[in-house]
Formats: sequence, C-alpha cells, structure tokens
Amino acid sequence: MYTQALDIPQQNQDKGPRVVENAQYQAEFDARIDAGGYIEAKDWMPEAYRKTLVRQISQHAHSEIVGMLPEGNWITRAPTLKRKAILLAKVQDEGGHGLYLYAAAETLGVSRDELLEALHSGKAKYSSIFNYPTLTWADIGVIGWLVDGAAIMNQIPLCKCSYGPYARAMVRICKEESFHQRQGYDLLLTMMQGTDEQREMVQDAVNRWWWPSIMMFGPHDSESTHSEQSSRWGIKRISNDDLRQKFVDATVEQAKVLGVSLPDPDLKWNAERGHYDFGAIDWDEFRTVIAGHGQCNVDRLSARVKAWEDGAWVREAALAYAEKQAARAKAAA
Ligand code: BYC
Repeated sequence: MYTQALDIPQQNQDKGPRVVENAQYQAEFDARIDAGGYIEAKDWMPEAYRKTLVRQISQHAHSEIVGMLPEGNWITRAPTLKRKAILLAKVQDEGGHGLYLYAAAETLGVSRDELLEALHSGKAKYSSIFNYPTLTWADIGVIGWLVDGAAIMNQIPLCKCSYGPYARAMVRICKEESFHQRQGYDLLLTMMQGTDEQREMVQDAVNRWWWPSIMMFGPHDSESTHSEQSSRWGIKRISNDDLRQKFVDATVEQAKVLGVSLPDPDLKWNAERGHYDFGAIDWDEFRTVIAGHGQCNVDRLSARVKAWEDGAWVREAALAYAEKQAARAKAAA
C-alpha cells in the first residue's frame, strides 16, 4: 500500500526516530490520548497511528479535489450570474480544502507527490459519493444539501480529533462546508417555488442522491475495519452508524420543509428509540463503487490524471523560478 514504505523524518534527536517503538514513549502517548490532548507533528507517535492518519487524511484530501469534478461540470451551465458566482466559489473552496488536507498529511512525513501518485494509480481511495453523475441543475442543490450536509456531520467531530494539524484544518473546512450546505438548500427552496417541472427535477435528484449520501458514512460499525482502533486513538469521536443516524434525523425534517419525499418506504419515526428508523443499505453497490466500478470512477480518475499532466508546465515553471530566486539570493549574499 502507498502508506507502508515511506521514510519517516526524525523527531527529537535525543529521543531517536519516531518510528522506534518504546514503552515509555508509548505510555506518554497513551496518557495524552486518554486525557483528550492533541498529538503534534513532532511528537512521538506509534507507526500504526501515523499510517492510519496518512490513509484517512489523504483519502479525505483526494475526496475534496475529486469532489470538484461533478459540480465543476455545471459551472458553465448555471442558470443565473448569482448562482454561477456561488458555484465557482464553492468549487474553489473544495480545492482549498484539498490543499489544507494535503498539507496536514505532509506533516506526517509523506510528500504530496507520493499521495497524488497513489490517487492517480488507483491505489488510494476517495469518497464513494463522487462516482455518481450530476445529471441536472437540481443535482447541484442536492449535493450541497445532502452531500455537504453528510460531510459536515462527519467532519465536525474531526475538529476535535487527536492529531492537531488535522483537527485545525477541519475547523476552517467545516465553516466553509456550512456555507456549502446552505447554498444547496437555498437553491432547492428556490426551485421548489418554481414550476412543476422544476419540482420534479428536485425530487428526481433527491431520489438518486439519498442512498449514496447515506453510504458516505462508511460500513456499519460491526463491519468497519478501522473504527475500534481509530476511536481508541481519538481520531474517530463518533461512530459511522451514530453519525449516519444523526444525519437521517436532521435531514428528514429538512425534507419536510422543502416539500420532497425521501426514497425509503421504511423511513419512520421510532418513538422508543427517539430516532428515525430507515431501510437496508445496498452494501453491494457501495462495495462495487469503492472497488472502482461505479458509474463515474473511470471518468473521475482520468480527469484528475489529465489535470496533473496538463499542469506539469506550471510545476516546472514554479521550480525554475524558485531556483533562479535562490541563485540570485546566494549571489547577493
Ligand atoms: N467511500 O473501517 P472504515 C466532501 C473505506 S469530501 C470510500 O469505517 P474509516 C466534499 C475506508 O477507507 C468527504 N471508501 O474506515 C468534497 C476503508 O478502506 P481502507 C470525504 C470508504 O476510515 C467536495 C474501508 O472502507 N470525507 O465532503 O475508519 C464537494 C472500511 O471503512 C467510504 C472524509 O473523507 C466511503 N464513503 O472510516 C462536496 C472524512 N467509507 O482505507 C463535499 C474523513 C469507508 O481500509 N474520513 N470507506 O482501504 C472519515 O471520517 C473516515 O475515513 C470514514 C471511514 C468515516 C469515511
């Protein structure tokens, strides 16, 4: 795997490399985690903790930049100047989120080139949700409402995750995600006040995006490979199933205000549990999508690879400029 064979920078020289497993360092690390404290880039950390963070943060970063594609598809077709400006700002925000997250991952001793190589070669995962197509303008509203809504639900607890650079990146990301969710809901409210055709378009988009949004939270807790350890390390503060339930409970009420139905005949209030019950998730579909065989996996990956290749001249020019500046500074010194 892309996270398995990377060189690790030294931390405090007097403590030796941070990969060295040492009972005392481990005890200090555990005590800090148990006290709800933060681990910083230069602190000693168990190698498995570091690898888990590289895996999750890079998957998250990849999701942000791949997530620009389905919405970017509609920038040239936005119905008004105002909607176009909002969508442009949102898609740019997602690029920024990718940047913060790649920078957070780099503090763990991996390079951005290695992470992107893992994405481009298909080794690294990104969120399943971005392998579905955006067929109509209503999809843009529904992505904001449901996809960004699910993302915020998942990401708010990450603002308090145990790794400092990741937690701090998430604070800003969550503020922007909140704007994204509202602009999507606002777009849908406007369409729902329009013609019958517009209302049908919204309902159709909700029908297509509801189940994939529910899948964003990952497998059930009982099937989740990493949950137990990630919870122990304070990376995961709320479980996949609990977050999914919070999302369903919040979204049902928002759907009522909007005037759309959610495509689940088993969705009903359970007074005993104090939550909405909902139907069975199609895990075969989820597994197919994350294995690379969803509707848009091939298109998404080839668009990213093309963007990387087309941008080679920019990277080369930036490097040449930096070298020229450094040579000038040296000559002047
Ligand atoms: N899609 O043990 P589990 C956004 C994988 S971007 C694909 O529960 P974990 C936005 C998982 O990686 C939103 N794969 O894993 C951007 C693992 O596979 P590996 C992205 C998934 O990590 C633009 C396996 O299944 N958000 O909001 O403990 C526009 C077992 O799962 C998915 C984040 O990335 C999935 N949905 O928990 C608009 C948030 N779910 O690695 C919006 C940060 C699971 O062993 N990430 N897998 O091969 C997380 O919070 C966690 O990584 C997850 C999964 C909750 C997603």
